[in-house]
Amino acid sequence: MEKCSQQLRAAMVAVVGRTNSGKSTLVNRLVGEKVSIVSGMEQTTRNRIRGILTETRGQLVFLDTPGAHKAENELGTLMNKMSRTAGEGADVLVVVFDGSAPVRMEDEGWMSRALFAEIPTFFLLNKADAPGYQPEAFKSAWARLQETKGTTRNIPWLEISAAEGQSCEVLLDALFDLAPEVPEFLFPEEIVSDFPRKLAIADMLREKLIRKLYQEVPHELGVRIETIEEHEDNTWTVNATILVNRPSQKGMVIGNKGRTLRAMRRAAEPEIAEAYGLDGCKIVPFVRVEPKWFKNHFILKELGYIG
Ligand SMILES: Nc1nc2c(ncn2[C@@H]2O[C@H](COP(=O)(O)OP(=O)(O)OP(=O)(O)O)[C@@H](O)[C@H]2O)c(=O)[nH]1
Ligand SMILES: [Mg+2]
Repeated sequence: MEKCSQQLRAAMVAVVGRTNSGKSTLVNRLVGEKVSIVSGMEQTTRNRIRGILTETRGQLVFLDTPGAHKAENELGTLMNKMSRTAGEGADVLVVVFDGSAPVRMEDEGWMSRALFAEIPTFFLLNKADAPGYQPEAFKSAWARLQETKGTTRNIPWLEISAAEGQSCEVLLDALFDLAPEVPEFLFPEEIVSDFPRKLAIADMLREKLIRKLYQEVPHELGVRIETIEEHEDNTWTVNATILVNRPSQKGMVIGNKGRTLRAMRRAAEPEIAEAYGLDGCKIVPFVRVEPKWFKNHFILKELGYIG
């Protein structure tokens, strides 16, 4: 990218909020590429994922985080910790609310944290395109909280649609305006994410399975990429282990005559090929029952949820 004579600016932007509010959709929209998986299921994102936007005016590094939720196991606790501490080291905090749903306890939790955040903060009321959009309920909750705490912190609200792009340019301009001047880019100009390849591919497979399975299984589903075989004809073979908690879930993941796994492969293989500039990709999945894997620190580490 050609740099212009104006001074470069760069900022680390932590994107936080409750689960399902649209944080990953927003980061993908702002970066202009899919760096983080998205689904209608709560607790989709399990890692911190950096999405990097490079423009002539500078670089914004967005930190997508797991959404705050009521943790039910070690994995959930780790995810909440990733969410809570995301602002540390960031230049700007962006709190995303789902404006099409009622105000939840986790939303109020983020408002409380924002009261004392020491960095510039934005409140985004997302899903402006959705029916039942009710930004006033959030603004009232914020006003009530300020009254109770006796504070008067002025945080700008932006009504946006991450899905359709409404007001996303306005947000980018505001973020660049706040970004400190830097002598050079923080990350190489050509990368959109520094999330490790194996973890990114594991997430792509998990996203396809979540979308097929919806209900109970997805939360107890883990994907580990064992090996990536890079062939001379610019194709890859990806060996993946899909972890489930109970024997009954194994059949659900495989599906009738292997249908669910086949659908996962059909959706993920072209996406991986496109993301990595390949002429083809073959996924070889193996489903394994690993009781309570989400409490096992060794596995949590392998899946990138610790460390
Ligand atoms: N209508 C509408 N839907 C949206 C918008 N942004 C996100 N969604 C939907 O909301 C759901 C959750 O989106 P995600 O981006 O996965 O939410 P998240 O905050 O990253 O969720 P977690 O990773 O679970 O914390 C998905 O079904 C998205 O398609 C929006 O602007 N409008
Ligand atoms: Mg997410």
